[in-house]
Amino acid sequence: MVMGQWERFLEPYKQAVDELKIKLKGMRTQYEIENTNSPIEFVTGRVKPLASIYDKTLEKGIAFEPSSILVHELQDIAGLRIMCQFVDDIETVVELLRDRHDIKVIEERDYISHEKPSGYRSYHMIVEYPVQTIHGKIQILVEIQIRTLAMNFWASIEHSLNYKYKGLFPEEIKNRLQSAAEAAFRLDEEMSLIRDEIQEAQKYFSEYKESGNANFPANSAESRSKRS
Ligand code: 0O2
Ligand code: 0O2
Repeated sequence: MVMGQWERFLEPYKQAVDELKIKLKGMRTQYEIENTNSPIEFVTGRVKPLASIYDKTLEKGIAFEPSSILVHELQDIAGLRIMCQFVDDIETVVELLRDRHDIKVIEERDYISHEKPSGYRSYHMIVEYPVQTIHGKIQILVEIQIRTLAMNFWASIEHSLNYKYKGLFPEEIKNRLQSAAEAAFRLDEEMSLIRDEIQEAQKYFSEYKESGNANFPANSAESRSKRS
């Protein structure tokens, strides 16, 4: 009975995540078709598991039941994550999202210019997204996290360690994580410096894959001899 109630409550969140995942992946496909480097590397999404919703209600001291208080307090029940290759891509993605007519931006949090004390970096947007149900339209809050691959690597690792240590890291681990966050930051900076070179190579590589190889210039005898 209680489970059914949660199932009904979470269904539109699932719908929002599924629909947005398709739409955001579609943006990447459009760049591919236009043979332009995509600011979106890949997209993931999830509905917050019930166990995590439960933990959050305990943390926030609110009742563990579907309610408007819960909707207001937990704005990441529906979560999308957009991964980018370069830091500059994040701003491009943020602008693409601000310009969309199917979502309404409610809030933005810039943990890139203002990283968290943990070392966490990411750009967060809370958006409102309409889901059409059999009983009419409802507005669903969705959290979209936009980050580079390096930021994502750090956050995934820190998240697992956080789970293990319940936020109380031994000093040694805390220091290591802080210096890993700095290393991830430097990696992003280094990659940005050779961005043009990387993107040219990636464009060339995808043309090569599409060509079916046979007559692609890179496979000609002339270019083979140049490379050897
Ligand atoms: P594709 O063709 O690779 O885009 P779903 O089963 O649909 O609910 P989904 O999207 O399959 O969920 O899984 P999830 O966990 O939300 O997202 C994982 C997606 O991210 C997968 O793509 C992975 O291939 C992609 N991914 C993970 N790490 C990387 C990475 O480092 N680089 C790139 N380019 N992609 C990565 P899909 O959606 O399965 O299909
Ligand atoms: P999960 O397991 O990813 O869902 P609050 O919701 O009150 O805890 P706030 O300030 O409202 O926090 O939201 P915030 O901090 O803008 O964003 C919360 C989400 O950002 C987290 O969700 C994480 O996904 C991510 N995040 C924020 N800080 C960190 C951090 O230091 N390390 C890592 N790895 N992720 C972070 P949840 O619900 O905490 O967790």
